[in-house]
Order: sequence, then structure tokens, then C-alpha cells
Amino acid sequence: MTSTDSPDCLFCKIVAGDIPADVVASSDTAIAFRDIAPKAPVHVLVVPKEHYPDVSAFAATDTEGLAGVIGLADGVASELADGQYRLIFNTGPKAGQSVFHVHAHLLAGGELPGFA
Ligand code: IU
Repeated sequence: MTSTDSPDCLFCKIVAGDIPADVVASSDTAIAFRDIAPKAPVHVLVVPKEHYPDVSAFAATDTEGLAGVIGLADGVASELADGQYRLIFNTGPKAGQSVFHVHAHLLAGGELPGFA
């Protein structure tokens, strides 16, 4: 499934440039843009240009693409913060996923709270 196969997907529309976003980096296969409701001084979403509903489907189909997303996130963390960061893939509604185009939350730029 590609971006153009999911015309109602918000992140596909951002990838296509049909909806504006604060894009901070991109590669051939992924883009990184600022989250509209930041939870940390640097809160960037890194998404593959191809549409996969979640990281489970992404990892099962395109490990190279997944490595590309992680690599782009790592580069953004070095550029916008000090290279120390948290990367989160919410996977499924119970885990808090609300947009079903796989995305990594890159959180950085400060002292992040620990998990309970
Ligand atoms: P989640 O893991 O699926 O819950 O993350 C979705 C994120 O997408 C969430 O942090 C939203 O603030 C963010 N977001 C956005 O950046 N731009 C949008 O237009 C919408 C959601 I809707």
C-alpha cells in the first residue's frame, strides 16, 4: 500500500504537501515534521512516505524503510537537540495511537520524565 492508496489519511496528505506542516527534515523515503501539540521542547513526528497503518505492519514489510525512519529521527535529534532523545511508536488505540499512518514520536530537548 502506498500513500496514494490512502486518500483520507492525514499524514499521507502531509507527505503529498496537500496539508501544510512544519517540516524539519526529509529523505527519499521519510519526512519529519513538528507535532501540533508538542509534549517536549522538541516533539517531531517522523513518518515513512509510504502508508502503513502502524509499526507492526511497517516492520513486517519494509525493514529498510523502518531503519530510514529511525536514522532520520536520529539526525533531527542531533540537529534540533543534543542527540539525546526518546523515540516512541504508539501502536494500537490502547497504546494511544490516534493517527493510523505509522509515525515515530521524537521527544528531546530537555529532561524527559521517566516511565512509572
Ligand atoms: P498518536 O501516537 O497517533 O496519538 O500521535 C498522533 C500525533 O499526531 C499527536 O501527537 C498529534 O498531536 C499529532 N498531530 C499532528 O501533529 N498534526 C495533526 O494535524 C494531527 C495530529 I489531527
